[in-house]
Amino acid sequence: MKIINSTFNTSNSTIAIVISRFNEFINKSLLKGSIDILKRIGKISDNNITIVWVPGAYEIPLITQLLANSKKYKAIITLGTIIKGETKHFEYISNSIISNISNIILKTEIPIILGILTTNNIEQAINRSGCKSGNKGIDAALNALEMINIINNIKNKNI
Ligand code: INI
Repeated sequence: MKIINSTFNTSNSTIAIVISRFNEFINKSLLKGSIDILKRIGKISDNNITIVWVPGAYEIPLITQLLANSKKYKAIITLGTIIKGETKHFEYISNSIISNISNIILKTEIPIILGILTTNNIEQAINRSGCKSGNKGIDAALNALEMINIINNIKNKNI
């Protein structure tokens, strides 16, 4: 029986974060959570973290694809906040972003972590960016570290 149980041992990895400026004050809290985990738990050095700011969440997939195709990064974390408004815009942009990101993952085989909040209102977004419902940026960074580790294990053990 072969079981892969990942750890967070990924210290030499390079990681990119693609983050949206729309709803910036929330996204900055997500970013703070991600960076803290990458450095403190993943032992990733500053030099190995690249942060790319984009105008809005809708711009995240294109930049993520360019970074993934560069093959310079072991994982890419996407951070943003899409808040429901009075129109269907919310559904259109969130569905499109999520399906485009899923396509990039399978096309490039690079783990791309979805740290994009999709909430009904600003209060839910605040709660998920470092208040009573945790910080999705922290979860995203932990997932990135774990995915890098799983992929390293699979490649090294030739499974
Ligand atoms: N961008 C977001 O990141 N979050 C939102 O909630 C949002 N809303 O509500 O419109 C949003 N719109 C901008 C969009 O991401 C693009 O930047 C814009 O449409 C230009 O392409």
